[in-house]
Amino acid sequence: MLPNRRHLLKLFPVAAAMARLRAADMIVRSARPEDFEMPLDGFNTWITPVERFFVRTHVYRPTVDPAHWQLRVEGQVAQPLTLSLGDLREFPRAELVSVLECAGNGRAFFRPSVAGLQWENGSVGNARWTGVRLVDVLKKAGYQAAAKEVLFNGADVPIGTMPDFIRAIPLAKAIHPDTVLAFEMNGEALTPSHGFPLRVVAPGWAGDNWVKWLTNIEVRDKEFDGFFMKTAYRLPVRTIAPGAAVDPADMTPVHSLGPKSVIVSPVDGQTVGPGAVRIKGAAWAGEYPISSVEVSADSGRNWRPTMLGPDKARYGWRFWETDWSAGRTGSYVLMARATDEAGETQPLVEEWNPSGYLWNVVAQVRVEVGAGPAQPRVERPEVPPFPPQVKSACIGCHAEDMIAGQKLTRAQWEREVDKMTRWGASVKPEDRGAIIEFLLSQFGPKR
Ligand SMILES: Nc1nc2c(c(=O)[nH]1)N[C@H]1C(S)=C(S)[C@@H](COP(=O)(O)O)O[C@H]1N2
Ligand SMILES: [Mo]
Repeated sequence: MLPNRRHLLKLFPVAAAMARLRAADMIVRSARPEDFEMPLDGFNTWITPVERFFVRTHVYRPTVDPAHWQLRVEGQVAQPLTLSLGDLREFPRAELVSVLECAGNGRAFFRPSVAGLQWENGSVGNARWTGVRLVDVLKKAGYQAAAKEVLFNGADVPIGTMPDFIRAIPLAKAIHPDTVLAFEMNGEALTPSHGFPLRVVAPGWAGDNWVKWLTNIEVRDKEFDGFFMKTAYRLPVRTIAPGAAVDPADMTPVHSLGPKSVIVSPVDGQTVGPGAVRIKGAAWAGEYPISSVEVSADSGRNWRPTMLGPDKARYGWRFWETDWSAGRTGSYVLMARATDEAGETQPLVEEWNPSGYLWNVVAQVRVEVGAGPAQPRVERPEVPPFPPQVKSACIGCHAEDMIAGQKLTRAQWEREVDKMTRWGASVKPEDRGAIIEFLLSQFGPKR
């Protein structure tokens, strides 16, 4: 007898649980470690269901046993704490709706192209987070006057000699009443991919601050200088030439998100009828709510207001929509521009930065007005066979799809290969040249 589905689920309970936890239409940017992107129509739902919520993990997802899990709070405190999940639940509950967006969301749109996961629009989601205020935990430990920043470490362990993912936020953000240690997402315990049993919620700030699988909090009187603070997650302090390398000393940490919009309908490349067309999407910002979203169909000469949707929360995303008639057939570029309550608005042109962070250029889609079927364009990277040296160097830690998503110059590939070699990738000195040639020929800038 063939094993039926029930039998298989009994044999592979973990696989079954995972299958339930990720919607079939998620875009897999990397299968291993897990990097999954929400498809564009995810912006049609105000609260993103967990199975459609993007996943970003630098390393492999750790398995945490809740019975033995503990949170250590130490450093510049009067009384170091060791808290169980039960202890945490004794604190007053805090709950808020907030967007969580990866600093690298939209990286795929930068020109010249930059290294890293080639996220388009969907490494972002909007969820309801429940837990306790970080400030309440810090007060219980008695944080000292010397405290400058709060450092978070999670249960995930680095691959090879890569540095551990450890992040700090300044004290002012840590003691803000909206900064939360969350054990629930959308009313249920966090899933393993999203940080079970506890994660940081830093509303309005980029996702790298939202440390998952949290186990250690350190209150510090001076800046932490680990890789993920001093080298990664930084932006140039001044405008630089697109494509230029920047000294980390001339960079400043990525903190708040900026105002941003996506056009969900029509989709890029769609043919729309000559009559009225509903243009709609979602918009969000950092620490300030969205105040308006406008659209333009004439290259930004004229902007018209849109209607904002009824669902709102200070840090949540907001729906917007409007009707538009082209007047005559032809090709049009529709643009959307969000402004937040601090008066900041989306730029028309990108400010290039070496890691491709905080893409928030005015959203654009090209539509054909006239008769004919809708033909949205879909592009997926093709994965060529990898030669043995490249396999043994890269595939130990990354799935091929992640590498196939890159479009890098020689200098960028050299930097990536050398960084990975420092982090323990097995690259024999005599193979370095061939590996770079292969990567450049297959995944070069002009594809
Ligand atoms: N411990 C740990 N926390 C982490 C990460 C990680 O790799 N390890 N990735 C961060 C990044 S870069 C992002 S964008 C968010 C993604 O959260 P999600 O997977 O729940 O969407 O988690 C953050 N927290
Ligand atoms: Mo991220």
